[in-house]
Amino acid sequence: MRLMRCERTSAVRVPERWAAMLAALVTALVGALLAPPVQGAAAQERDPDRAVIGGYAVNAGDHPWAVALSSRARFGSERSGQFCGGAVVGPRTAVTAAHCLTREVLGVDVGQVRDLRIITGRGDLTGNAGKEVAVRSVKVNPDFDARTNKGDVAVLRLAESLPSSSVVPMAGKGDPAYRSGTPATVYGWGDTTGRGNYSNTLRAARVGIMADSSCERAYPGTSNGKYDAATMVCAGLEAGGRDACQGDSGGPLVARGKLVGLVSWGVGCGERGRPGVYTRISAVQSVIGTPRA
Ligand code: 4AZ
Repeated sequence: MRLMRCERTSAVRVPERWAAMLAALVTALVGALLAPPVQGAAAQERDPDRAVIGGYAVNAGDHPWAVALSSRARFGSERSGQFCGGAVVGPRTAVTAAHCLTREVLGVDVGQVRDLRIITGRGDLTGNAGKEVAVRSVKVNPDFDARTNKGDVAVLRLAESLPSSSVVPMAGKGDPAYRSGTPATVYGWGDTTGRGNYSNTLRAARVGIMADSSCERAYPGTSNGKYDAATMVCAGLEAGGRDACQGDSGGPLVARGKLVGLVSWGVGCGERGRPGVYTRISAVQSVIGTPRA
């Protein structure tokens, strides 16, 4: 998280992003010239550059609870002001990562951001499909610890109600969705390469919930951050290649149709032995409360 933090600011450095996009384009063109044509999911799985990391495009209308967190005033209008992800957990309630709302990310205190919105149903951020809903109030978890990253959740009260079809249920404590080996999907508009290539369209990557023992081995806290099984859940693939990345923070990790995590931190993106770490939803349910209309 601390490592990524220094990178995360690149989400707002536009010239750098264009440079990275250009580099990716050149890489893709050269790759296309040199490599024989490969098709389908198998090719996509071998090539993390083509995909969130290792992902695939999804229809935002099918996942209306996967929302973009936006402020054009802070991040520009090019990609609808997107800077983080979020999940709709009640008609008037969305959740995101607390670290998305820090001064470090926003450049100002969250209370100074007058145009904070969530965007639902807009797969392509350069378009205007779906719906933008203003955030009426923000509750950053008072127990969020930016040093350890424990309790990385904030609750957004929306100015308008969304239909119940836009709400994803949360997995409570003891839910089988948290069991290691459970297939899970992470959604976002973040970096698809680890080199600052932010996606204009919503993507998803299929990962697996990992055993706490594996997460602890990956992040023992000696140098790169410490995994805390009580408040975090980690997910990925043994071989790496599929993961959340910068710009996906706050977005949903869904297993068995329920929200189990929010993109929180990790070292790098999609690296073998470096799974993504998520806020464990069951651990922050008292902060979120029982969302209602
Ligand atoms: C980030 O910078 C970030 N690979 C979020 C998640 C991951 C890496 C970076 C997980 O917001």
